[in-house]
Amino acid sequence: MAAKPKLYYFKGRGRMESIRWLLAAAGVEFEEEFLETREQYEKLQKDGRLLFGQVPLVEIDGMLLTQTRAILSYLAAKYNLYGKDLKERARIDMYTDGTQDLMMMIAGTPFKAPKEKEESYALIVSRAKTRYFPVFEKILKDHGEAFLVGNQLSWADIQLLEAILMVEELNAPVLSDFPLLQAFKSRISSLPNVKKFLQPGSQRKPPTDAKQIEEAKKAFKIQ
Ligand code: GSN
Repeated sequence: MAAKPKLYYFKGRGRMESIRWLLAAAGVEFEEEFLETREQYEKLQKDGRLLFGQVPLVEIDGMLLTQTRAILSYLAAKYNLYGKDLKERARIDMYTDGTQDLMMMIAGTPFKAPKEKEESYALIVSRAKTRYFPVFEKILKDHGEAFLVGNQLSWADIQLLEAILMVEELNAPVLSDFPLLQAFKSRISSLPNVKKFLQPGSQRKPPTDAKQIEEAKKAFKIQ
């Protein structure tokens, strides 16, 4: 049996969380090595394991994959979550780039100064309500299907659920004006692999806390 994929990252969500989500939704077990010190990160670099000197790093199928998007699209293709043709892939790419933009705004905010943090969270909730969620509500309304693309589960659905849950942590009633997204959220959350990932004790990471910020700053020499 092939070895489990191994993920190298700090012990927080950051750019790795969508990779954890995709593997979990595909029902793939994975191992994690958490970078808690600068030395661990420098060792990966010194051993030539980081293509551009950056993590996320995922060891899978005899490869050392870096660049979040490359990793996610490899996993989506490998686990049949990337549509049935090029046009479906293009839509999945657009939708996942959109939700990734939204989630990156959230991931970057804990690193900001307190006053900027508040403004940033308000902007994120507003962007979710006015730019991103209306698009997905309309997509579901227009085709009347259970999933975003091709009437079957894809990376786009998994990443949209991840984004919805992240924005709900900032503003619990954020979906109140989006009935189809509310139904979508329950539907995708009830899929057995997703349900398992949402339960306590899974490899899903909690919102970034002060300790993780310190570790990430030390490991990556962020001022
Ligand atoms: O998407 C990607 O994987 C890359 N385009 C960016 C990866 C990246 O910025 N990684 C950071 C840590 S995760 N935080 O966002 C990183 O490795 N920074 C150290 C450095 O020297 O750039």
